Amino acid sequence: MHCKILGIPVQDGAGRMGCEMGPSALRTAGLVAALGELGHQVSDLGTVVPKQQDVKPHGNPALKALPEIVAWTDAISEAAYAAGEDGMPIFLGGDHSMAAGTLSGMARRAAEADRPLFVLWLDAHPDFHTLDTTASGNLHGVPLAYASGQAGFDGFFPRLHTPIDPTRICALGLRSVDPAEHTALRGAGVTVHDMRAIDEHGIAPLLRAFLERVAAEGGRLHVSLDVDFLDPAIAPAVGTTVPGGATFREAHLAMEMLHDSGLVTSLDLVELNPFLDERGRTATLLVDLTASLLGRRIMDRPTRSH
Ligand code: HAR
Ligand code: MN
Ligand code: MN
Ligand code: MN
Repeated sequence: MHCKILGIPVQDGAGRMGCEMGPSALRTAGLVAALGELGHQVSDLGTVVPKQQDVKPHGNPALKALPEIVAWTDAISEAAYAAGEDGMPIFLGGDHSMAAGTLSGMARRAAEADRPLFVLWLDAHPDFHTLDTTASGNLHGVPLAYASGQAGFDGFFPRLHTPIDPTRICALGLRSVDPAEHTALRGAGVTVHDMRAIDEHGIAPLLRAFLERVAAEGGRLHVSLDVDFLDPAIAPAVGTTVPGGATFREAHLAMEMLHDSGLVTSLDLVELNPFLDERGRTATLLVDLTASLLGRRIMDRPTRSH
């Protein structure tokens, strides 16, 4: 596999500063070496730079940094599209607003190859607000709604080349969903497995069913991993911790199954705030999870399974 690393140091979409240090922390934690040790070719493509835009004022007075995030989204989308030509782009965030660009770029790339793009959204939050429904105004709360073509972004965010079909999105690990997001997720037909579903069924059968769908439809799969998917006890370096997240083994198992599926074509690592970390442990965990997604395993397995 040719892994293409792209740094996206956006932090204006989050409510607090620090995510701009995320790409540096992931590089410092040894991401390039970890993937190289697995036999992959690794290219570090450097850092995305936002492209300033004229953005008209929006009617929601709560919105923060709309022109900045629009500028990031446009630049990220083009960088993702370019990187997605071959190999596997790994996008180092940066707050989750960057997924507005990575998803739109990868969806455009998949459409050109005549393949449907599926999304696995690993997060405590669905980030399914529109510009009209967000109460916090933090734009890391909107990228999944934008990229799946929900109303209300026209004339503000870049026009989507290919909106992602919301029924091809699976959100796993949710435990903080605002009422407007709940209504919108149900209306759009997003598959949601909240933490209770993981508690009741285990993460493996839920993920397996989704991967079987992706495979059956000949899809590509983009994985968006928000640090707060993980339990704060193992991943403290995030501004929006929510108790009751995925355990160390649940997260690794998900990555191992994703690897074995052979379906993943791109990855976001988002919301890492190194200012809140404890001696780099969260950055290190993210590197280890990425290694599991790219083939690191405990023991050989006799057969492919997902
Ligand atoms: N839904 C809340 C809001 O819109 C919290 C969003 C927090 N988002 C993230 N990314 N940390 O998942 O403000
Ligand atoms: Mn453009
Ligand atoms: Mn998120
Ligand atoms: Mn989150």
